Amino acid sequence: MAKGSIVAGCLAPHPPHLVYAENPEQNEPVSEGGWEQLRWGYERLRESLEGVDYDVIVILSPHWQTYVGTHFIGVEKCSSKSVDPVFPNLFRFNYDLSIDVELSKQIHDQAKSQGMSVKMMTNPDFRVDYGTIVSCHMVRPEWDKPIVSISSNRSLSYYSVEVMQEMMIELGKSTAKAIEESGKKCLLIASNSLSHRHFVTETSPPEDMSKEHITSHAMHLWDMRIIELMRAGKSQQIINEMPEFCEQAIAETDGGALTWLLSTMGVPKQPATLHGYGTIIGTGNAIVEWPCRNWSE
Ligand code: 2X7
Ligand code: FE2
Repeated sequence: MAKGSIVAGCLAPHPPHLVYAENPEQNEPVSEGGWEQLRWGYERLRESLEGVDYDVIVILSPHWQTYVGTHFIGVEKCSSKSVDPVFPNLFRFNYDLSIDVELSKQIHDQAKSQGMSVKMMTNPDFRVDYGTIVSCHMVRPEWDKPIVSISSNRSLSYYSVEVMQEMMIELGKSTAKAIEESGKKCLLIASNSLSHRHFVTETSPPEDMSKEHITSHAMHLWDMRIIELMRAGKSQQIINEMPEFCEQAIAETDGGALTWLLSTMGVPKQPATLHGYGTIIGTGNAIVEWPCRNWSE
């Protein structure tokens, strides 16, 4: 069997505003658009992936928070309505998706063999988190690929951001090994915003773009710094600076998704492609692709 591979790694943020602005048939609320810079960024990412052959999407979302170990969805079919707890006015999405339980279990088993605390989630009524749904929808709105859904094990709550990131590096190594052994071609997604300080009131309508901007200059500077490091291929430096970024920019990378992504790709030195950047209720969001399929061994 040929070795499995990663066709691309993506940073794909999940504010529900993006799906709301797209008006897909699965979402109940109706909008007049908004957040176009980011939605055009997703369009560019989709164009870049057009014609790329892959079997499965592997995604880690900070909105599936588990406190004892990393969990993996272990049921083949998930279908229900996902309602954003903070923005039910924007996101009430009917989803119907497939899970690659075989690959989920392979990553689970590999992480377990390395001493990590892991669990297969087998509750058939489990509600998939909106982070996973939004990022998957924006990257692949056809919903024609199975996914592997990985939780964010919040060890930062018991220990520290540093411990959380160390564990995500380990999880990334196990993910990479399991993918290689699976023989499958995988698209990786880290589902998170960058700086994450947001406004506490909503405009009317929510898609009024005359009110949308970053919450502070400090948040802007942090976002630009991290994006430049990505574009320069300085993944190790991103990992090194992650604790300060999480603390000072209240970054949503605290959920471990970006560190896991970089680790799974082997902490690449190759430059990433920025497809778009924009703010959503003041948070910073970048759509970034590491086109691993183009890198030679
Ligand atoms: O989950 C989110 C987020 N990360 C950023 C902005 C707005 C809403 O939801
Ligand atoms: Fe979020």
